[in-house]
Amino acid sequence: MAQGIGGLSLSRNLVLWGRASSANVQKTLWALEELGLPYKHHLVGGAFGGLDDPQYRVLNPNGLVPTLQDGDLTVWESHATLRYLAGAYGRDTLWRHDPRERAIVDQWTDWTASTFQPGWIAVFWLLVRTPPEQHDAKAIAAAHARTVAALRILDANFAHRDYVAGNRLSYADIAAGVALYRWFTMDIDRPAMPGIENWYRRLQQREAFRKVVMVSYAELVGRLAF
Ligand SMILES: N[C@@H](CCC(=O)N[C@@H](CS)C(=O)NCC(=O)O)C(=O)O
Repeated sequence: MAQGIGGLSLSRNLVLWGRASSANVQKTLWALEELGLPYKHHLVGGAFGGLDDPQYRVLNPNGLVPTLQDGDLTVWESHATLRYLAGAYGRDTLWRHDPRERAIVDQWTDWTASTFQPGWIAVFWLLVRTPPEQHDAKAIAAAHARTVAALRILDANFAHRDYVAGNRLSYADIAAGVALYRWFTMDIDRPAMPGIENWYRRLQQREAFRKVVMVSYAELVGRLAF
């Protein structure tokens, strides 16, 4: 048993469900690796299937990945898994005790869900997952413009800090940072954004980022099925 927030006992029996090529699963994987936690990993979703199995729907009624279990706790929604892992096992690293600091971590984490990720995921789907003969140039341009606008907001933030919510890594970096490898490897225009580029360089120095985020997405190219 590990000691969590307020001395709570934590079971440390971590199980992650979800294919490693999913950006949302990569968030949970990165946090697990960053924190050096042992975990079981069940590859489900995508070509692995399994999301419609009644047993899986009990764990996650959305039929999506990731799902994280820790003993008798089951959590879905990638950002909820990040907050759980940070609060339970990353109190001195990914978590922030000061509510004022944590507000900024949550601000960027929620901004990623509401603003940044819908844009960059749209670019990825329209450009990479959609077969070239079905490309919609207008839709790609609109999604690209929306993503660049969001990235400019994040870029300006790095004028004052090295990481998304301060001068060390938090779960906000994980939520937003899974986009970077795909952003920097897609065949798109990338307006110069020194803050984002420096942040990407910093993240590449982390073993966990290289291991779970900087991975091939070849299995997703031209594939709209899942
Ligand atoms: N808001 C959810 C979104 C989860 C989601 O859309 N997951 C995708 C993968 S990124 C999924 O399960 N797709 C079906 C599949 O992989 O088969 C989260 O952040 O966890």
